[in-house]
Amino acid sequence: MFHRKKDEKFPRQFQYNVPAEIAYTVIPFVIIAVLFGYTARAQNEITSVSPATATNVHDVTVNAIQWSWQFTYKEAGPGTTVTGTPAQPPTLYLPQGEPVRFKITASDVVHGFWIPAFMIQIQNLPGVDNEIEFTANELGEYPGRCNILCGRQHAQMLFNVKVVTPAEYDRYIQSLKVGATS
Ligand SMILES: [Cu+2]
Repeated sequence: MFHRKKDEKFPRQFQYNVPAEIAYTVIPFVIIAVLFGYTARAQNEITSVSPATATNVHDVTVNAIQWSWQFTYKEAGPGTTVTGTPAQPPTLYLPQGEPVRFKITASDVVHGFWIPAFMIQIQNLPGVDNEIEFTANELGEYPGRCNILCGRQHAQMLFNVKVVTPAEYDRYIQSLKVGATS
């Protein structure tokens, strides 16, 4: 096959086609704006927490340490922090159907608070107070994990989540108060 030059005329030129350029600038912009809008809306919903004055919400602090978890239930008062170990993972109690606002902290390095069954995950950052709020709606026990590689025993940084009835939750809070260490 040979390609021979047939004449000196340029082929049809598409440069500076203003309507086409406007279209392929505006259409992707509109697509991205719409996707951004949906993302922002979903994200706001996921990250919103009740105002500090809200009284219908439970407060729990989840502090990560190498290599376990500390759960502090505000309602139980001082000296009631539950501290796990790699050999004895702690249990996080949640009241069914009632919102819980979590303060997420770390004592040493970055960890990740992760409850796969709830699709909840948020990083525990040293020196930063992260916040998340959610309501557990189904009774049961669920595994929790650290999902940021945080050192030698990262794989043992486990915890249990126990969703109980509000009455059982109150009993658990009372039992923490009774066992308060200070
Ligand atoms: Cu960790």
